[in-house]
Amino acid sequence: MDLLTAAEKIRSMEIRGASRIAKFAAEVMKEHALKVRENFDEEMLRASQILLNTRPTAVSLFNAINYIMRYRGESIEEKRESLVNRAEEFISWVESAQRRIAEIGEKRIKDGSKILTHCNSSTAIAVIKKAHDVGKRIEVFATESRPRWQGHITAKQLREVGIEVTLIVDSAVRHVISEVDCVLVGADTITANGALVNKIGTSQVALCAKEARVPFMVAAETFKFSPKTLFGDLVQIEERSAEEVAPKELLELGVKVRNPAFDVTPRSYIDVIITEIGAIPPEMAYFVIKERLGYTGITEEELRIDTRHYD
Ligand code: RUB
Repeated sequence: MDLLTAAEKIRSMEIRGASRIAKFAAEVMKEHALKVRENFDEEMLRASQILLNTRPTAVSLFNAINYIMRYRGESIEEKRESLVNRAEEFISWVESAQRRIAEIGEKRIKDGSKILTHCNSSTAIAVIKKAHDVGKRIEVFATESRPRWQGHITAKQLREVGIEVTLIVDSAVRHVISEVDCVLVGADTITANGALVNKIGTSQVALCAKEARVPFMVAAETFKFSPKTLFGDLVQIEERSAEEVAPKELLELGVKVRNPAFDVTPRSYIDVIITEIGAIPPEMAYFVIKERLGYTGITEEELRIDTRHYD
C-alpha cells in the first residue's frame, strides 16, 4: 500500500481508534522505509508529516511516529534497519500493553457487573472480554456514539463473544446510569494534568457517573499520554464535516453545524486510569510522561527539535 492510500484510510476512518491508528502508522512507516532508495531522512520526514496530518487529536499517532523517527545510523541501510526495528518495537508495545491492561483491568470488574461504555475502544473491550473470559457475568450498556455509530461496532464485538449488550442512544446515559456499576472508556489522549480526551460525549457520561457516584474508569496504554501538553500545548479537537451530522436539506437552508469529534473530561471525574504499568490515578500523568515516554527534564526547545517534523 502506498503512503497516500494509507493516510487516506486513517483520514476517512476506515482505520480508526487511537491504538489501531498508531499501530497502522507504525506498519506504514516500516513498509515505507523498506521502499526508500535515497534521501532516507527527508523521505521519512515527509512520510511522518503526511501521516500526522490525517487526524489531529489522538496523541498515539504522534507518539508512534516520534518513537520510530528516533532511528540512528550512518548509511541508508543502517538507518533503515534501525527504523524497522523501532517500528516493530512500537507494534509489540501496542499488543503487549493491551494484553496487560486487560489483565489489570479485569480485576477492577466485579462478577455480575453492568458496565457502561462509550464509542468503540479496543482497549476497554479487551478489559471487558478478559473479565468475561475468566468467568465473570458481565452486561454492557453501549452508547450509539453519534454521529459515526461506533457503538454498533462495540455491540457487535461483544455479542460475538457472547456478552450481554444493550444499545442505548447517547442521550439515555443519565436515565440508565443508576443501573450501572461502572463506566469504562478508552482514551485518545491523556494530558499532563490527567485530563482525558476521548470521543465526543465522554465528558457528559463522566458527569452523569459522578452525579450518580458510579466509578469512571479509563483504559489507556502509556502511549496515549501526551508529552506536548507538558510544555503547554493544548490538544487540538478534531472538527469533522457537517454532512456527518445533518441531512443536505438542512444544510441547504443555511443551518450551521458544529461537529467536534472529541471532548475533554477533567481529571476530577476520573477514578482510575488502567495502563500497562498499573491502575493509576490521573494525577500520575506527569510521571508517566516523564518516566515512560522519556521526556525527563527535556526542555520545550529540545522537544521541538526532536519533533521538528510535526510542526
Ligand atoms: C475512537 C475513540 C476511542 C479511543 C480509544 O474515536 O474515541 O474511544 O480512540 O480507542 P474514532 P482504543 O472512532 O473517531 O477514532 O482503545 O481502541 O485506542
